[in-house]
Amino acid sequence: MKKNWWKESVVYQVYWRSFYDTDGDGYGDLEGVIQKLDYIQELGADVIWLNPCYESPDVDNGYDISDYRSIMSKAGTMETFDRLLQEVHNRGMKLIMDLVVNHTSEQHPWFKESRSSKDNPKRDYYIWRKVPNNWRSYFTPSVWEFDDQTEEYYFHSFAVEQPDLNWENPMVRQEIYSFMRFWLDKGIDGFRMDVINLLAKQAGFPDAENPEDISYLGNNPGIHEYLQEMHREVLQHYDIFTVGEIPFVTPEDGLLYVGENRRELHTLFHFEVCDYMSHWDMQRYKEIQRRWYKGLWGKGWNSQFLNNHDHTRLVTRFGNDSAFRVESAKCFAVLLHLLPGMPYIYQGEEIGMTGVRYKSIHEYHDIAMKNKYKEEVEKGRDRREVFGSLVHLSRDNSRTPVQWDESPNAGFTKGTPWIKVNPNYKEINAAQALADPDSIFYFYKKLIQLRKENQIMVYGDYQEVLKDHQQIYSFIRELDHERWLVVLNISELLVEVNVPESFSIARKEMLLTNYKNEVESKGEWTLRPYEARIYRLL
Ligand code: TEU
Repeated sequence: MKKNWWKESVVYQVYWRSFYDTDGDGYGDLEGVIQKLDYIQELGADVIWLNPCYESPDVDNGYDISDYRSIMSKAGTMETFDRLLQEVHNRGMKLIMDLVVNHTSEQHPWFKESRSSKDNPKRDYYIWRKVPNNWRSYFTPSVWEFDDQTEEYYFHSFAVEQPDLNWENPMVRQEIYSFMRFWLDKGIDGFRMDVINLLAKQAGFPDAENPEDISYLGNNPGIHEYLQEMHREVLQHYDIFTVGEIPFVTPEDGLLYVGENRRELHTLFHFEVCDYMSHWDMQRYKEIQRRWYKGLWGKGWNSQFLNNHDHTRLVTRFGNDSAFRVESAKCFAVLLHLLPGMPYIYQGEEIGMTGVRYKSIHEYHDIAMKNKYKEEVEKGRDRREVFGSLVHLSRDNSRTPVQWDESPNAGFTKGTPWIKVNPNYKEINAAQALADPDSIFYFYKKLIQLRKENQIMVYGDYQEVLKDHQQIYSFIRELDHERWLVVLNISELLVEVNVPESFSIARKEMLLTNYKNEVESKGEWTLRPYEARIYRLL
């Protein structure tokens, strides 16, 4: 297995607008990230993934970019960004930026020109048609929006305010490569590539048999040619790391994006769990991990995450955010950091932050949720029922401000936060975690340290144990004859399980656990709710 710095890294995702506000405007900012770098370094993360901070009207929280070469004033200035990058590098860490090039903001000068007339030189920077087809977008009932100025429809995979770029146009591709070089020449260490598999569209835009299954938006012919051109023109010239956000893929498709011989991307986020598993389903999760290990291992690199700025807090969605919040947070941390692939920590995950349950749609900000609410209510559905169906998976669940301490607004801002702070901040905050040696924070820190000291966590082969068990997830990692055994009780139950013969007699060294004094009678493990154990087999 080829060894690389990025394969051995742990990524910490900073959604800066909810991270730390230093100017009191109620939004986090890049200065705030600078002031908290020591906290991230204390955790031990190697790479910071910074969500978009380019100039934007902020319809989709920065994923609608109006100027790729400037910093949104809410976030700070280019001088602030340069200082942030320098401070990250001074600490021996790396910084990757979000590459959002499937679409721009409707306020981007390119789109303003494109929509101004049919013969404008930039008309073909975007996708225009006289007649729409029946596709729906992620955020609206149709991907087509009629534009009065030229009486044609333009294509948008997301919000109306996010027109898709026409990647068939070589001038568009060169514009993007040029702005990528602008940031790479500043010294950033790579990109997280937003829905990068959507760049190519189905030729002719044929009607879909089932418009609700929007997978027609991704993985279309031409996508690999675009990414291989991007690799030739830009990526291969820098020692960087690239991770693609790639919905709708199987392991076989995924390998086409991240295969080490493909010269496209280094790794990917697939969404078989986060887009389709609303609650914990052990057998389904094991099967997904099995298929992706078989599909990628030895050929391409996987990524492991269970929450981000689009997906609600993992302890709420998959664990237990009440009686077993600490135990389940630590249990899932072991899962994500001991499975094959690169682990991502989403800000606040390291202190076990939970999802929220606001009372009214007016307390939510996410355009995806508000559009869906409007669409469903306009169909005549009961408002309360629609609202109730959306809160569990609302993206705002993971966008509430990081809870730094128990002071007003959890120490996030001296102003009015752009989104309400989770009311549980007095019990759950970083100050409390840093003062408690048994906190989730220090458990993550130990896991990251364990990875730095033991390459088996990165390059070790994976083999399941107790495959069919409903509550226990157990597996072996093996490298150069060293073997680790991971045993997780992903349930609220007390579980007794016969220890497989080969492990009950084997001498074992406990490397890390989230409970004190393990219980093992001869040949039987008794695992408490969300108990996690990592053994080195001797
Ligand atoms: O997300 C794509 C997207 O729509 C995800 O929310 C999706 O549900 C899944 O997680 C991927 O299939 C990216 C950004 O992460 C998101 O914040 C933006 O709103 C969106 O693209 C548009 O740029």
